[in-house]
Amino acid sequence: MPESMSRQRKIIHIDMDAFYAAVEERDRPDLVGKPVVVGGLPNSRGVVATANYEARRYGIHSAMPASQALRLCPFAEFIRPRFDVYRDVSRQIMEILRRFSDCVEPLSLDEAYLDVTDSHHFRGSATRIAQSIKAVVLQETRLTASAGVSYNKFLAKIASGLNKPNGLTVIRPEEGPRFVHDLPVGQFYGIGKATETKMKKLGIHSGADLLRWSQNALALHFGKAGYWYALLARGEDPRPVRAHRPRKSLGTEITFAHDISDIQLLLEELERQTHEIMKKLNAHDWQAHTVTVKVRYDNFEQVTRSQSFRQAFDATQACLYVRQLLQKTEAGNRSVRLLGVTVSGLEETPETLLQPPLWQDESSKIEHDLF
Ligand code: DCP
Ligand code: MG
Repeated sequence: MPESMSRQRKIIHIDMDAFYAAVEERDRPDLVGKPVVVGGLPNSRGVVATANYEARRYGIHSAMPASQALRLCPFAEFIRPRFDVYRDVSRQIMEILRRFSDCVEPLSLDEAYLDVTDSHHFRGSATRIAQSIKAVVLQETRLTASAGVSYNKFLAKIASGLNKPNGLTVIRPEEGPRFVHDLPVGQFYGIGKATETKMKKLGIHSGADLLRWSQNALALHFGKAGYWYALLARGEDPRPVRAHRPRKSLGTEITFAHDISDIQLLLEELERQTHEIMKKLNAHDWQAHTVTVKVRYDNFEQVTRSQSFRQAFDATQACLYVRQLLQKTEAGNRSVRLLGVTVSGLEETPETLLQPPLWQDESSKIEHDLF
């Protein structure tokens, strides 16, 4: 097996607490402390998307008919979802997660896996990275997340659910198999209601029961999935975290209403676009190493001129570079129909990775715990 496969991985699962409801409470202080139900309204035939933890005490949960939720808690606040807002907050959260690892796999709006095996932050301590993520998410979104830390996706996800809300749970490599022993099969990854029922009929209720069955016997009853269950029962889950690649470039362009040959006008437009891009770049805490100018002449012939730098550049430098690049084209001598600027070779601004530790008093305790 290649070294990278056999090495112990460090996986973090992040899951926001009562996500839609938490966003509503954040934006409407009058809701704080009340049971809040987000979803269809009770007089419609809608269902509950989520409920905050106050409402859950009355037995309200996701996917329940809103009318039933109303019966369980008549004085709960029922709110229609604002998906656009949740999507924006989700983007913000995923962007924060990518500051901590290139390998981030979003699962839904409020959930993601990170592989931090090769991270150098906090001397490679996944636990402290998870603490930092929670702190930064809270600081920048005013929302709490729960985190699970373990050596594979299956256990990291289970761990994040163990101390909700605002929890952080670590399942260390040596604890994994023992942990799975006591886990009800319904909570295993990939075991749905039907399989759970079938397993219970066979006397399989927990990980320990599952472990008593051989791979082949499981495969006989459950097909290929049987091999998978046998792995899980040993606390193993080889699925890699699949990063959805973040944006690698950022650009703008404009097609003029009338072709332009005035070089001054072209330079001004180029500078305007460059400022716009650099502003966006800064807003995302990104920096760029390459800048490209695109020119399309009046006959639709197109050229690009680009230059890369070892050091990231600021807006002033970028403006200088794009002027030089434009001068390497025939713009001005020939009429220009379209003009564009792109920056690429993007990476996170290093400072954003180094948030002050908010858990100073605990740091000595975790100093030697590099998992
Ligand atoms: N959601 C939904 N319908 C469902 C389940 C979820 O519309 N049946 C939406 C609303 C949730 C969001 O997805 O806020 C995230 O789902 P989660 O399962 O993570 O639930 P919450 O974040 O609301 O609560 P928890 O603290 O249990 O994670
Ligand atoms: Mg959630």
